[in-house]
Amino acid sequence: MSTTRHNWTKEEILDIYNKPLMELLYEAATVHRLHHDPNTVQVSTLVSIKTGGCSEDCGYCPQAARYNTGVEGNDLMSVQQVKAQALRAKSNGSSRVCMGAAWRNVKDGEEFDQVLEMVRTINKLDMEVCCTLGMITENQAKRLAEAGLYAYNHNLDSSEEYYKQVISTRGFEDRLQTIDNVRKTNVTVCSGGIIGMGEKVEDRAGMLVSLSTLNPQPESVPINALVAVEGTPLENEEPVSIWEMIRMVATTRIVMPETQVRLSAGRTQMTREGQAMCFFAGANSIFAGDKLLTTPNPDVNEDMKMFEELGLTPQKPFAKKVQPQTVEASESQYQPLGENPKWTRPDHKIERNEAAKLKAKAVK
Ligand code: SAM
Ligand code: DTB
Ligand code: SF4
Repeated sequence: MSTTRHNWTKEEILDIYNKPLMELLYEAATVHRLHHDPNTVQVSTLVSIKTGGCSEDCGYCPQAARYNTGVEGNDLMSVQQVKAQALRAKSNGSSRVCMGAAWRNVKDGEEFDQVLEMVRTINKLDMEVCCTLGMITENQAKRLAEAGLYAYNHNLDSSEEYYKQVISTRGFEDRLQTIDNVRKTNVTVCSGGIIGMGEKVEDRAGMLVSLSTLNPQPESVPINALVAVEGTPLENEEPVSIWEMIRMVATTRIVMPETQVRLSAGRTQMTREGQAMCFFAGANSIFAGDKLLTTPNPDVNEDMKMFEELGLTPQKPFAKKVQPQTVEASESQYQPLGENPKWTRPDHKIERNEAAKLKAKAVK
């Protein structure tokens, strides 16, 4: 029987986060070994299938159209382009491809049909397929599942309270609703967040309460360190220290023992020694590839050298869950519903978001 708890409180999580570091590391490493092979790391490669030009105001994001970040908006990639990138990722040791689109939410139509074809194509390469496309309805989640999607990434990003100070164009409850829609299928849930956005340690603990009290807990949790991109409202945030990253990883590992904890954005600022401590603290997944979505990531060969030095091996695809079957478009049992879901748009004013938007307007 699983001993995983779904009733963690903020106080308990804060107590864990603030333990003397050696205690925290020991506890996290112990939990890690009970549930995972500590010498195996799952490797994912990101492919930005639709870059930039996004309608949302996420304060951290270089792809929001309203900020002047130098990111050029692109149309949706072709299935063949994505297949070529997936094959390259596979030959570099990745078990998973994560396709990201700079969308607020998915709309039924030609573009979504093309994404479904990308999912079918990559699943047939015997790789785990993940998508991160913004908010989705239950019907859209079912269509992705039918195409062979393995995971859907949808981050809570911060605590419910701090979320309001970062994003005004959608609410925290929309994120939870999408996760719930994914849970109505066999697709696994990938949901985590970002540290270093000016939040308090209480907000980090709050985010972990929201994630760990989901039942089931997300199968993977990406922990991103903010990549502070010029032109975004958060451009001047101080980088998080490696100790904060280690504490966050270790705490995530303890409260979500069965989850794959992914060392995500921000690895270019970390030393090998720092990353090694994160793996010791329970991180067992990374994003590999020279680029994340729009920002740099460590060189693939350097990552492989690090794996060799640490005695780590990349996890095989479908090590945790069987490969989903792909149903061809012609045999699909789901129809596009052309829904117009009522995702919220609180539109409250966030001063730094307004300032970044005005600055961009002045330049354009
Ligand atoms: N548009 C979709 C959405 O927002 O759900 C999917 C793509 S979005 C870029 C995926 C995630 O990337 C965000 O939820 C956020 O956690 C992460 N992210 C974006 N910009 C980042 C940055 N500058 N630093 C760290 N993480 C970032
Ligand atoms: C996640 O948690 N981090 C990834 C992935 N999920 C989609 C994205 C990181 C993006 C970092 C900024 C950029 O490259 O644009
Ligand atoms: Fe758009 Fe996603 Fe970036 Fe927000 S995080 S601006 S929704 S691409």
